[in-house]
Amino acid sequence: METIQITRHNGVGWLKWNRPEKLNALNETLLKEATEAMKGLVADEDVRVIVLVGEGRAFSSGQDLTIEGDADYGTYLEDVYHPLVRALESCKKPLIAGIHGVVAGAGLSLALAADVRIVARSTKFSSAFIKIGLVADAGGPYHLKRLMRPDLALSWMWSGRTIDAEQAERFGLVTELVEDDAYTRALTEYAEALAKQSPVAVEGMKALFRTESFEAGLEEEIQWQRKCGQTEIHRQAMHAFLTKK
Ligand code: T3D
Repeated sequence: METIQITRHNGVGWLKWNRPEKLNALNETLLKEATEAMKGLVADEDVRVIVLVGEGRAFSSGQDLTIEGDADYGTYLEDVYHPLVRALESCKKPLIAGIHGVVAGAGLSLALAADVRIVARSTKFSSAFIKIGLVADAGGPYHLKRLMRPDLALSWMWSGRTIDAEQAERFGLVTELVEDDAYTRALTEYAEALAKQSPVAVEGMKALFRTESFEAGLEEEIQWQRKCGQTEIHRQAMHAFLTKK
């Protein structure tokens, strides 16, 4: 792969944007390679948790702005962005974004698709879209209004402002804010600890947190708890408790 890097370690699959010289600006090659990589990581049974990160000094500076011409952005979104956005959204494994440096525009949209965001304190969050006369896209508006107050999200997107990580945390976009020098360790520890949990319980938990309706939630928790109750990890944990081990 030319623009991304994939590594696997201790049950964690790392998908790293790898265009550091352009602050991981998202071009067509990167977006297509990332879509393929996601399929591979999702299918790999040894990968329990997937982490998105950026090489170099940024998570991502958003859409690669050096592409010129009269492209039809609608078609580009449909053909190039949306397959990746869908691969992220449909991922049943935990998806973590490790964010440092800068996260801008469509890069922000991709980060918002993750289940949790571990963020280095010096990170800048840029709502850059409006500054180049575009609407927020790549699933960004959907996730923003899911994660934060819709009026604040809309107002931020209208402003084109860059905010710091503390403000992003107040907005509800940060799961864990860590000091810069502790960021890589905190991210790795979080992902590897999650990869050690029961995979059935982890997947079930994610599914249940995404269920919208109360009744459907009750029905689904029956199915998941039935499945979890039959796992070896649960049996062993119960046995250990009852035998005071
Ligand atoms: O198709 C669709 O519909 C999807 C649409 C999506 C829209 C968006 O994603 S809008 C958001 C686009 N992104 C931006 O507006 C951010 C642009 N970048 C910047 O404003 C600055 O680079 C930063 C504030 C992020 C960082 O500034 P600084 O001074 O730390 O670094 P730099 O020197 O500007 O950047 C380093 C290099 O990365 C530089 O290249 P060079 O000159 O060394 O060869 C710069 O041109 C390049 N770079 C940074 N961002 C992008 C980029 N190249 C292409 N596209 C970028 N987005």
